[in-house]
Amino acid sequence: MSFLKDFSKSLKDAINKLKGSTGDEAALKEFIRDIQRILLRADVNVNIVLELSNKLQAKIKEDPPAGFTRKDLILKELYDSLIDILGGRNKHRLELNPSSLNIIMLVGIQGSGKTTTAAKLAYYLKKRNYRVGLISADTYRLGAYYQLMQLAQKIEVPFYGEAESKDSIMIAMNGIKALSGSCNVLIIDTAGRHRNEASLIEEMKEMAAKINPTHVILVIDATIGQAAYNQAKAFNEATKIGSIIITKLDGSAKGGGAISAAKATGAKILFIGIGEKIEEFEEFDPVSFTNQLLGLGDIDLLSRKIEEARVEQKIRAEKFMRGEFNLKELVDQIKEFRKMGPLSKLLNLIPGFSFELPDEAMKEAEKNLDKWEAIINSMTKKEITDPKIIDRSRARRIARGAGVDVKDVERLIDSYNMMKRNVKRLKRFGINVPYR
Ligand SMILES: Nc1nc2c(ncn2[C@@H]2O[C@H](COP(=O)(O)OP(=O)(O)OP(=O)(O)O)[C@@H](O)[C@H]2O)c(=O)[nH]1
Ligand SMILES: [Mg+2]
Repeated sequence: MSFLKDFSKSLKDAINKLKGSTGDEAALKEFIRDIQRILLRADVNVNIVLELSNKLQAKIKEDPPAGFTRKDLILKELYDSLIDILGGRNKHRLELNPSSLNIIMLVGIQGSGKTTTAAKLAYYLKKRNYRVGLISADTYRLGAYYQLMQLAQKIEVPFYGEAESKDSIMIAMNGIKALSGSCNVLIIDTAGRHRNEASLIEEMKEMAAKINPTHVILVIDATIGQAAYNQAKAFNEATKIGSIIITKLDGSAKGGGAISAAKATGAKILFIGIGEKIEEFEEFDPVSFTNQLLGLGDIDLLSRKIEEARVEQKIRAEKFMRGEFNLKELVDQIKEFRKMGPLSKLLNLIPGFSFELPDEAMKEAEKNLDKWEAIINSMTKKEITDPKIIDRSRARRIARGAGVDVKDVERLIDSYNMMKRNVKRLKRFGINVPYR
């Protein structure tokens, strides 16, 4: 059963039933009962549910303003109240300082999702231009070291761990020493052997005192539902930080309970895990979460996703304009430029410069894209990054592999060299990336 899907579907069903009804008192009361049932099933605390029902109930007696119905009033109340229950209108953010070292320590009871979340958070921050490193300080669970190491390799971030050591605090300190030169965010995965909060908090305090993290984040498994209240509360009382990530919201019928309970303690819910995959991880925003639940179309989330993609595109374009590209990246970049219109047009947008970029090369490149892809597919990785090593006999073999003429291979390499030279020359003219 999936909380997000089921919870959302039942809410939408109830809303549609209300919309299709006459909107008389009986229908409104039935709607309120439906909502109560749905929230209780999602393990939302009974007092919270009663409070919400009372607010909805009050709308039955209220006169709607001109042009609106009581159905509208009740729906709006449901929307506002749900946002409240799930965390209010303020979204909490993970505050990082890009110009100093941020040390994030993840804690949580056994199986709550710390290791997975460490990798998800690393990937999320990497996409936002942070230089992230992962440190495995879990010395209790067999395989914890390899689990995080493999995840780190997959998302291509530096990793530190000591497979043989049993001293988690020492590992964490060594890891910080080893990675702090090259990273500005270090995420420390800790052991979760404790089933109870008391001993977890003890160890967390001990480690925090020694390594002095800038952030301690509690990872809570949504399947514990309302019990999240006690966990979040104990944690909040023990530290001043009180940030939370709630995992497994996809797979738990009790997600509503976990979120509302954690919120009730005053803790900040920063992110939610919504699946096992690395990218199934989102900033938690009560408003957009409620929009998703009620199916109101989540423009906010969409625009953030677009923003994310833009950052990635900008980083690639910047590298390209510094002349840092291999053959494959050249072809990818040409495709991207093609989607946006000719590069020369973009350059013309820069005041004071009307510059015909390697136009010839660009036209040539556009014409040959398919051929070039085939050629690149028959090259080795090394040849793609450093085409200088391709001699005539290799060129012939590559051409045969790609089903093209050897001249095509040579032309590709010539174009590549020319693009690289020209882009670097542009740079010397003080022209920077055309997107800002
Ligand atoms: N469906 C789903 N599964 C998740 C999510 N986050 C973690 N998991 C799964 O939960 C299980 C436990 O995750 P781990 O990251 O190993 O948990 P942990 O807290 O590091 O566990 P210990 O190190 O044993 O304390 C794994 O099978 C994960 O794939 C999530 O958001 N959704
Ligand atoms: Mg773990």
